[in-house]
Amino acid sequence: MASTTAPASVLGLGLMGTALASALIKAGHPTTVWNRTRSKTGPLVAQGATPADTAREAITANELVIVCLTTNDSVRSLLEPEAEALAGRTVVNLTNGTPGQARELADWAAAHGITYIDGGIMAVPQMIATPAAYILYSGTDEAAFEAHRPTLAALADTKWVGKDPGLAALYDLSLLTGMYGTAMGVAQAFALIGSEGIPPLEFAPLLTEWVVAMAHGNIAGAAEGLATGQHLTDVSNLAMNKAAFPNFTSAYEAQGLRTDLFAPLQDLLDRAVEQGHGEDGFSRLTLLLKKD
Ligand code: FVH
Repeated sequence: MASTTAPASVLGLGLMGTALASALIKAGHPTTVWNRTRSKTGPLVAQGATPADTAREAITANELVIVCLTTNDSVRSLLEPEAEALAGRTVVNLTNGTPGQARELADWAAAHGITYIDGGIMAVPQMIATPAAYILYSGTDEAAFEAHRPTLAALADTKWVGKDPGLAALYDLSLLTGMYGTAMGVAQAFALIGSEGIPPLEFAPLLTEWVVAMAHGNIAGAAEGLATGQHLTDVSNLAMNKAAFPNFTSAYEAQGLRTDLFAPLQDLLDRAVEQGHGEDGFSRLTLLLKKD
């Protein structure tokens, strides 16, 4: 098991990579940092990090190599030429990506004797090293994850989700899907209320209270319906929502707003009712999102 102040290297010092490296330094882990644009190492060096001139220098400095770049394409282009240097080390990739990309990177790593752990950060940079943050991890070598868990715990709470390397990305994208759905609803709600000049700060408390209250019931109801296969509801059925939904899209039109974000929901509701699911609740919609 890694000591509580085991060293680590961080490749990629954007907003998130900088927050991660800073958290390691503050927790007492000797930290080597590298970034394509070298000037970004400055603030971390001031905190005590060791700068590396090249990615290879950072990789060979430590057994644990944490990577946080923009995309997994950039991760591949950075790591592939360094396969030899990475052999025998552990890569923890905290770059946002798809389950398929994580599995491909894991296969590539395994073929080169590299331990690969994929991660999904459930936090913005300012939340790193606070109790509100957690990071999802998955990979074939759970023992390697457990060995590095004390170091990774300096970044955020650690949640291991399984030995399939794609699982962390799957959980990450699923959770972010919920967030983006809410963001779309919030954007449209402010556009609609704002179309009559209602101040956003006046509307915000109402919107927060409503969205939070509805989220609890919607998530619990959808999970229950999907788990039991019982989609019938006496709360808010799809036929009623289908009938009400034109009010939303025509109000958006009348108030000079675009309907692009929400028009697809009308299609989904129409399809549900056409297929005989009018008495069901929203849990039914999940099933209609599967391609035939
Ligand atoms: N910031 C956030 O709120 C979210 C929270 C959840 C997780 N995401 C994901 O984290 C990854 C990094 O995000 P970031 O916020 O640090 O992004 P940037 O500040 O834009 O920094 C990007 C770094 O990636 C380096 N980079 C890009 N391409 C390459 C490449 N081909 N080779 C080497 N490095 C590359 C870039 O270097 P430079 O432009 O400074 O030279 C930055 O260090 C991301 O997956 C989020 O989705 C963040």
